[in-house]
This record gives sequence, C-alpha cells and structure tokens, in this order.
Amino acid sequence: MGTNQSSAKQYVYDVLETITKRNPNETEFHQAAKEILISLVPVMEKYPIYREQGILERITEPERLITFRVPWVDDNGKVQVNRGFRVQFNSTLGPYKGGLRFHPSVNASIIKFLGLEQIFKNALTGQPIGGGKGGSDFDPKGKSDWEIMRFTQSFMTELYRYIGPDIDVPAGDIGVGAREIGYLFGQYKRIRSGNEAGVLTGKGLGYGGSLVRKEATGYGCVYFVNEMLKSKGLDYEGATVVVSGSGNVAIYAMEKAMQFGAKVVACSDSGGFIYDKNGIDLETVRRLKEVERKRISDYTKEHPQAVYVEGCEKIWTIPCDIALPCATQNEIDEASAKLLVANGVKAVGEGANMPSTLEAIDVFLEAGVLFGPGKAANAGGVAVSALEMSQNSMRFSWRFHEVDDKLQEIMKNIYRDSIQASEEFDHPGNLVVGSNIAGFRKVADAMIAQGVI
Ligand code: NDP
Ligand code: 2IT
Repeated sequence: MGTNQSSAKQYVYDVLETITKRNPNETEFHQAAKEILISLVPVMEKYPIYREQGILERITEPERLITFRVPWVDDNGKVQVNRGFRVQFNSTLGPYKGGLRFHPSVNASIIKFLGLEQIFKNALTGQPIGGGKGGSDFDPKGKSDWEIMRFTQSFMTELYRYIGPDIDVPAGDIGVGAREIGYLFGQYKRIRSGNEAGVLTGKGLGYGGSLVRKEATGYGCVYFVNEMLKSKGLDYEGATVVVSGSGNVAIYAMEKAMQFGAKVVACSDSGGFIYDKNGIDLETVRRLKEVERKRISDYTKEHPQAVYVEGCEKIWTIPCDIALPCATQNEIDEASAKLLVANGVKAVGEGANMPSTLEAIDVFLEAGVLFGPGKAANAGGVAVSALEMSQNSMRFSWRFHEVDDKLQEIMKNIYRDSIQASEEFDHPGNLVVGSNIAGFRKVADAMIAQGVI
C-alpha cells in the first residue's frame, strides 16, 4: 500500500471516528456516512486538496439542524406534542432541498442520514439544489383528515421561518404525500400573505405542481435499472419483479416495470406482503393504498388467488429476476440478500433510501449482481422536484412527455457519470463507489470555490 493510500485511508477513518463520537447513538447516520466515506478513499488519495480543505469534516457536519415542538389537539380534544426536524445540511449547489418524513421512527439520526444522502443525490441530478431533509415522529396511521390538517398546520407554523423558494424547499417522503403537501402549502401561504409557489414541491397540479412529479421516483428507478440491464444485454421483458412497499415510490415503480413488460408478483406494506403469481393488479393496490388508505392484506379479499404473508421482510424469499426495495431503510439484511442471490436475482434497484444494510450491499457486489444504490436509482423524484421549481420560477408548465423526457435523460446521465467515476477510480461497474464519487466531486469542487464556510 503506497503512503498516500494508507494516509488517505487513515484520514477517512479518523473522520468516521469523529462522526461516531460527535453523534452518539445515531446508528443510521453512522451507516450512511460509512458507506459514503469509504468509497471516497481513492479520491482522497488522488486529490490531496480535498483533505487540505477539510472537505470531509465539513460535508458531514450539517450547516444547521433545527428541532422544534409541534403541539396539536386530537379529535378527542387531547393535547398532543410531537417533535419537528429540519436539517439544512449543505447549500453549496443551491437552496437546501429534500423531503419531509412523518413516521414514528423519525429522530435526529434518521433525518441526518437522509440529509447526508440527499446532498450527493441532488448533486448527481445536475440540478442546482443543495441537501436537506426534515420531518416529525408524528404517526399518520389511523389519524382523521382533520387531525392530519391540524398537525401539518402546526408543523408549518414553526417551519415557515426557515424555508423559502431560494432558501430551503421541502417536499414529500414517507407519510407525506399530496394531501399533506397541500395543507403545508396552504398554511405557508397564509402565514406569508403571498403565493410563493416554489417553496414546496410535490404540489397538486392545480396550484403549481409539476406533471410527472408523482410518478418520478418510481419511474426514475425503473429507468435507472434499465440502464444497468442494458449494460449486460438484458431488459424487463418477461422478467419477474418483486417490489417492496406500496406507497408513492412502489406504485409507480410497479407501473413502469409493467409498462416495460415485466411481471410484478409481489409488494408489501409495514404489516406484510402479497404474492400474486398471476401478476399484481395495480389498480387494486392503488385504490387500497392511495385512496382508501387500507392495508395491503385487503388485496386478497378481491383477488383470492393471491397469498398474504404477515411480516414485510419475508418478501425477499420470493424468487425474482429484479428486486426493487421501495419501502424503508435496512429492509434487506445480509440473510435476505443471500437468499435473493441464491434465488437468481440479476438486478437490485433501490427506490427507497438505504434499504440495504452495508452487509447486504457487500453480498450483492461480491455475487456480481447489478446494484443501483438509492442515491442514484431514486434521484428521479428530487430531480423532477427541481424541474417543478424551474416551472414555478418561469410561471409556466411543461407537458407530461417533456418532463418525462427530461427525467429519462437525467437518469441516463446519473448512470453514465457513476459508471465513469467507477472506472476512473478502479472499481469498474461498482455503482456504489461510482455514485458516491461522482456526487461528492461536484459538491466538493464547488465548496473549494466558495471558501471555508
Ligand atoms: P409512502 O409513505 O408513500 O410509502 C411507504 C411504504 O413503505 C408504505 O407501503 C409503507 O407501509 C412502507 N413502510 C414505511 N415504513 C416502513 C417500515 N418501517 N417497515 C416496513 N414498511 C414500511 O413513502 P414513499 O413511497 O414516498 O417512500 C418510500 C421510500 O422511498 C422511503 O425510503 C423514501 O425515503 C424513499 N424516497 C421517496 C421519494 C419520494 O419522492 N417520495 C424520493 C426518493 C426516495 P404502510 O402503508 O404500512 O405504512
Ligand atoms: O428522498 C428523496 O429524494 C425525496 N424524498 C424527494 C425529495 C424532494 O425534494 O423531492
């Protein structure tokens, strides 16, 4: 090992140790930082300037982390208190940009892992957006529409001070969809006494939303995996696909995979999964989950040939050619990855953020499975969010095919940039290394240009 390489490695591990000490118990944040930083060892070796400029120390420390109280009154007249978060992680490339997650598991670690990923993902899109993320430990499950509205209004009554079309632009994530964005937008507009359309993305089409935003993450993931498949002379036609989740990302990943000729045989929610050997009927899933907000288990009432199995992680026992994890972090562990490989999986595309553990990623890479990491494969959502911001600034709307064409081009560019970086840094075809390096270099070079801030 050359001196440069060993000292580059030492630098990376020293920074990781500081992160672990400075952010105790934040296991998801440590995991995301580890995956990214270890990929960057060859970059630190080749370009010592990043070390001289303290880029890794700076890029892993959020510019600010805001936490706040969110009080609201439930339908029984009881006062409830949740905690709100917004991490404004990195503004080098543009306004902070990233979704809001409403889920009981939300804490500083979850928000910071998502925010760190978002910096690199947003850079990969080539759009002028920095990295941010937010949310609350509020649990939307079982809440009435009025409760959702009161909660989101209270959340925005504090968040509004920190955001704006040129400052920080939130959007959806788990538990935050079109309904929540509508209430958040209404409350922001009311407080600000003016219509600043570009303050949020994922808005309804009637008030500043963009065509294709709803579909963008799922479609983008399928487009990205298509690039991976093409590199090996493969395609979706006739392929068996398993998709975890049945939310925004999962539904549109299923739709596009089916349009490409694949057979999607399973999807899930946090309770369990359904297996339909005839192919999932997407209209039923969409109605159950998007409209009626029911459980995926109800699918079998309408499709008795399908099987429901309790426990969502068991979905990975189903043999498939392509696996698209589109639910949540760490949903594929080492054992599930080994099972997928043993059952002959050819490609894995992460629609969710960090759905594979570090050990699972190693299993896929060592087995030579085509692996599209989340920050590349699921970047289509935030990319179209940036296109929504552009349209809001222009006070103009592009047509469906115009946005979809731009999305396809962006996903192809992310694939190309990531492959090129993987080749330049001696890990040809490794998209984990490639996407981390390609995203990192765009941000790091701009950070150097802007001075130590
Ligand atoms: P939704 O809330 O629309 O759907 C989430 C789905 O995942 C639901 O089916 C939900 O089940 C399931 N799920 C959520 N949490 C868990 C859990 N802890 N264990 C098992 N299943 C769970 O969210 P999205 O589809 O928007 O987000 C899914 C993933 O994609 C997340 O990782 C998100 O960060 C990522 N992502 C989202 C983007 C977007 O544009 N929305 C963009 C890029 C990434 P249930 O119905 O039971 O709650
Ligand atoms: O993880 C993500 O990229 C998102 N939830 C979408 C963020 C956005 O601003 O559209």
